[in-house]
Amino acid sequence: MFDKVLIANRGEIAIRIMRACRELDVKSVAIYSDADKTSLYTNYADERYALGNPSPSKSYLNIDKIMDIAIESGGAEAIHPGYGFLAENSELGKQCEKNGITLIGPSGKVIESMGDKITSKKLMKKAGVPVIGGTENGVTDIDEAVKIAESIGYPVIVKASAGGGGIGMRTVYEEDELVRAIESTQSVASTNFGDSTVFIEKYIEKPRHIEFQILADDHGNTIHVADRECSIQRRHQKLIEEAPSPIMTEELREKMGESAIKAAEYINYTSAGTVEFLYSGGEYYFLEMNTRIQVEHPITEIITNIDLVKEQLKIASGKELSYSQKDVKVNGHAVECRINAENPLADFAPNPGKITGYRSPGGPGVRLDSGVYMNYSIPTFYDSMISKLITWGSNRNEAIARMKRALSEYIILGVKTTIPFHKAIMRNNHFLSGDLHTHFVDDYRKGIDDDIREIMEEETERINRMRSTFMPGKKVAAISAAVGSYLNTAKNQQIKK
Ligand code: MV4
Repeated sequence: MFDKVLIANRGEIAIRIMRACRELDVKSVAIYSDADKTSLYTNYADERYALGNPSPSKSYLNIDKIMDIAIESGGAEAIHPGYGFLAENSELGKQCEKNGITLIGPSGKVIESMGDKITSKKLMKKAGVPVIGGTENGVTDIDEAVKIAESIGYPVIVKASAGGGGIGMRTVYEEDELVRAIESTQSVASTNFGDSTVFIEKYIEKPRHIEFQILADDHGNTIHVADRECSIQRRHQKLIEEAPSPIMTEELREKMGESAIKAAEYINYTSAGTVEFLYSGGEYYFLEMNTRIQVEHPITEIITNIDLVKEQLKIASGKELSYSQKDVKVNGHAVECRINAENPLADFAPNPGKITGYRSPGGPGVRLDSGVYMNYSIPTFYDSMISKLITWGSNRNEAIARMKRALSEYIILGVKTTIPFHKAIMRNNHFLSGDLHTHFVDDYRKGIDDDIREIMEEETERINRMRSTFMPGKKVAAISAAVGSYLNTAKNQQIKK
């Protein structure tokens, strides 16, 4: 096992990785920008080194600076990139290789081929994994595109090959819109990714997003660690994930899991990874492969009792997987709510600032992966996720009941958060019935917003009582002050538009 690992990330995921290091008796090195001098994670590490300038490109994306720290001051044998930032950057892999440092993740070649959607789709088709019907290659000729779309049948979707995270994608319902959609997707792709290649496929309306966790070592062992349902999202940011998917059966898991393993084996994948599928009408199709540990990995850990980050460390140090496929058993159900410093009633506008009151939930079946604390100021430079609340239950209903209960215990004052949104979803009948799809939040937005307002009215008195507990010197805010402050930002947001 490694002696020392540098964590090239911040916030809750940095803490998560350091916890795995500590359990394996591996020393951890934190890096932090000027905006993270007071961040919680720096205290979890054995050593910490400053990056200076907080802008992401000058700090957590600055490969040269990070390599320097790993080699010179830190003396780390391996780097864990977490998610986001450099997680799917093949240049970091190349730099690590040059300097004799192990990158905890798959090879640079695999990251590159999965980053290109046309390439990854071709590979998956060859591997025998179901893919969505459409063009094999990039489309350049408009007449040809019209013919192809005709043969696929509308609606179709035009996608950028270099795209991801929902950027560079356009749905086309009739021939008249096709040319414009191709041109605009090409232009968006060129601006965002420096590659204007686009392709066309059949558009699947309101599918579920179901993904499979994969683990693979350097000794030819590849297993799947069950499925996650990630359909509750907004603008390609997941908000709630659960494991297993409410529609999963033993048979379907075996079939989709087999496809996920085939996908990983075909490209000689190593480390932890995720194979994403779209599921609709009893059929499933490969969508993308994520070559990193994901935000939502804890729900898989909770239902399988497998520590995915420790497995990543073991795999990277050349060990064999600790589990074979038959060891992977699904126990109960887990739900994760992403707690973001965002105002759900103001189109999820980021709401950084100081946390002036904090009480975290606990009790049976609750896990909280958090990067914050009382009096912490959430910086403006990075994403707005501050913690992940995960609950376990022996079945879906118990996991949801515990989530409802844990959300009501969770008090964060000073910044607006997505907690009220999650409370609304946890009592939404469509959610409770398990009838989920990727357009869930958009489709039920009005009802959800009304529920958020109602919940906040109901809870204002209790939250204000909490406020007087946290700030005994201060006068208790008037009833409905909390609700008022959320609504005011909502109003300002509307005026800006
Ligand atoms: C699709 C699709 C329907 N049909 N492709 C969105 C992000 C990018 N990774 C691929 N995405 C989609 N591709 C076809 N042929 C619907 C989506 C999609 C989606 C996928 C997963 C999770 C959330 C989503 C939200 C909107 C659209």
